[in-house]
Amino acid sequence: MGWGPLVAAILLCLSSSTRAQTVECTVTELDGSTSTLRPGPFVPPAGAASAAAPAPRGACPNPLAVPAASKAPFFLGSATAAYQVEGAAAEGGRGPSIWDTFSHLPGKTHEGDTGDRADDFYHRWANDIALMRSLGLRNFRLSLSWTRLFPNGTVGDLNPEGVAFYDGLFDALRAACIEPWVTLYHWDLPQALQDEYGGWVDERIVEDFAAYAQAAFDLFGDRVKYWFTLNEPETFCPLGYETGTFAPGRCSDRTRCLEGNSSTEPHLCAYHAVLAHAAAVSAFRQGFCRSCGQACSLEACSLECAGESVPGGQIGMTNAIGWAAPYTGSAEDVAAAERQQSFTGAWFLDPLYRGDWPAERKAVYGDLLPSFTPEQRRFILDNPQDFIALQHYTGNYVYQNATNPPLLLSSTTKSSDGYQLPQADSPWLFVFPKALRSLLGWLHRRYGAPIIITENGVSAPGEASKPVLEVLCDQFRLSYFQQYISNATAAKRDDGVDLRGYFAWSLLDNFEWADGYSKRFGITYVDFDSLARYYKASAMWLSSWFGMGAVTSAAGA
Ligand code: GBH
Repeated sequence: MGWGPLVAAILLCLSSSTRAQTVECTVTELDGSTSTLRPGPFVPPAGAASAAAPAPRGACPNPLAVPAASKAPFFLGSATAAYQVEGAAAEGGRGPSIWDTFSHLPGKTHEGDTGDRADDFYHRWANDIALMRSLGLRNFRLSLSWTRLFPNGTVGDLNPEGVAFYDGLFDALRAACIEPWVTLYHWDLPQALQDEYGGWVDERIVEDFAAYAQAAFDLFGDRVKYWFTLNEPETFCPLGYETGTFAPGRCSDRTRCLEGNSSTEPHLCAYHAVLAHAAAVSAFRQGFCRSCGQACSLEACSLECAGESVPGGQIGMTNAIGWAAPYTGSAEDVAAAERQQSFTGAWFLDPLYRGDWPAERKAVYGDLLPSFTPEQRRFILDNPQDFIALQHYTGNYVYQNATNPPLLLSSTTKSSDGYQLPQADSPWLFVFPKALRSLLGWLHRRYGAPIIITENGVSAPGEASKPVLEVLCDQFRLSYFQQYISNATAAKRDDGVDLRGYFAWSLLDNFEWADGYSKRFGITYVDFDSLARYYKASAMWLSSWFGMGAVTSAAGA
């Protein structure tokens, strides 16, 4: 509707005044060598916002190939999620999700922040694709807003405007040779399904989610090959239904939550999440090869079906998994750390790969844990995912503590040598790079599956309160990436871990859930007033480290 040229014209005007605003950063590598980066505002090249014709399939370089100049043995991507970036909450026929409701309740988010506008990605995606192109990014993880497609959650009432939005986005990504990696559910449950039956605590969610997933495969499966079912049930179940600190905000404490039961609901949520995931995987496998009735698996799924080439695809759940390092080398501490690691890190992967909850959870929760029937177990194992999608940010040290039930352990962020793990801007996030290497080895030994790191990143201290030009030299985040990527590289090269790729969280500063706009995880800075985007040094560093020949000075962008 004419906004493209308008945006281009405004940005052109801005560009002369903003070019002076680049800052010079001396960046230090892990080996002590230094280089200079000049981050500053992102100014899209003329015409970037106009639609290009989609590249024919096969015309783009393989997005999974590691560029020859890359210092990492796996591909790079960057990630976002719908409610955190899209905005346009009441536009285009979108229905309300539980995060719209929750963020509008007093006291639930930092200063009452909501995703109403967020990064306005809904209107600015052409600009953001140009931004990704300038960084040489070939892989972009994003999520679909369920209620943009189905305002009431059920697949009967498809919203054509929502379909048109994602159609335009996927076509433009294809034209830019950027591979979309699509999360079906990044926490924005249709409010209608919450109202109707309580969302994840009810078994009806399994069928509704599978139907939505099937519809998404049918709508976008010709352009989207890589899918994620649920983002981090180990986050949305306990925070949504036990502590009540995330949507839908249910818990037993009546001073904070109007409704809920913290001892039963998180387990029901987890149980239905596993079943919903498996049902979506089943739909996915049948879907791609339905026309010729062939079973579909992983790479083997690029089939000729009835003379037509059917796109292959891969699918998995994403899991947030930290690392519990033993505080000392004592047998007690080693065992305590392993208990903690299995309790948290195997919560969903054990059901997916072994058909049951980890023993540590069963021991603690007993009958409160819904058990899988033999049929359910078979169904889950018959519909395996293609990779572990790991989202990793932090870790701590764990030691045996016989007086601290239920796991008889405690944790600390200070090592037994007295080293305090540096704290990020988020109170839960401590920088512990070696933890990633240990965790990758643990996952590899326990499950033997390919791994993609689908989120890793950090909020840099002070970034949310300083003026933009003072935060663009984000050496804190850059060091975090250097150290974490170096540990991931070591895990792949030296420990035999089958690590395929790495997505930095996040492409853009965005709505950080209950923390609102007070925490910034972006590799690019977003001015939440003007919505202008700026490179941070970390974005430039990532892009050059991964050999994508990218921009090192915003002035030349
Ligand atoms: C990811 O979860 C999310 O997928 C992503 O949307 C988000 O932006 C990103 O993290 C950064 O936070 O406040 O003490 O209750 C990572 C796992 C689990 C980490 C919940 C933060 C809240 C801790 N997250 N946790 S607390």
